[in-house]
Amino acid sequence: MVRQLLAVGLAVAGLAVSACGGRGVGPAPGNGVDVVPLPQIDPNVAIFATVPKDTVGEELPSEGLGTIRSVHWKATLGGYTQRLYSQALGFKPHTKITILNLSHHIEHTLDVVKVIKRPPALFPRNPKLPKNKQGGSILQMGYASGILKPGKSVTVTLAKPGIYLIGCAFHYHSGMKDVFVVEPNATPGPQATPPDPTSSPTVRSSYEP
Ligand SMILES: [Cu+2]
Repeated sequence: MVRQLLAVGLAVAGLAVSACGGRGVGPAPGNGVDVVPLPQIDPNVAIFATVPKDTVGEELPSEGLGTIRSVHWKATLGGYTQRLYSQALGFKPHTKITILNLSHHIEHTLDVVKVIKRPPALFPRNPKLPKNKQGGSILQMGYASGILKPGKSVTVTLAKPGIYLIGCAFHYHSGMKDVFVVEPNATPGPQATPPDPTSSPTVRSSYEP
């Protein structure tokens, strides 16, 4: 199937349209500019946007973000990104971040599941993850973003350096669990590869240099 790709540059005036084969063919991440897919308005059109720095995009791994088996964290991560596909997240302390729901019709949350000191990222089997907002405006143990409707966002400030395990209250068991590193030199982890649309929405092929 040939998909049309509509590249939307929020930071760049104008639109560029190109015909080609899928979600992976967007503006390349890099140069300090992160690129994430936006909610689809048409199943044949994938939209990419240059979003401001300090944004976390979230959607179901099976919607397009994929999952990555992280050797470093000894865990399968998915559903959250700072670029194009699922990856571990990294920000400096005191950053005010925006959590953006990339889905076109599914609600998500970002909840802190646990705080750890070092790998491995051992995700609890059945954590209690609140759907409603709680924990104020600082990302810490007990924080829950509240329900984010498709395309909607919420901001939260990072405070204490640390390693936070996060998850979606609706889709923790569908692979929306991730590692969030808050420290002075934290950077996003390697990205997953795009999911294969013909395979079942479990663990996708991934890479980690
Ligand atoms: Cu979710």
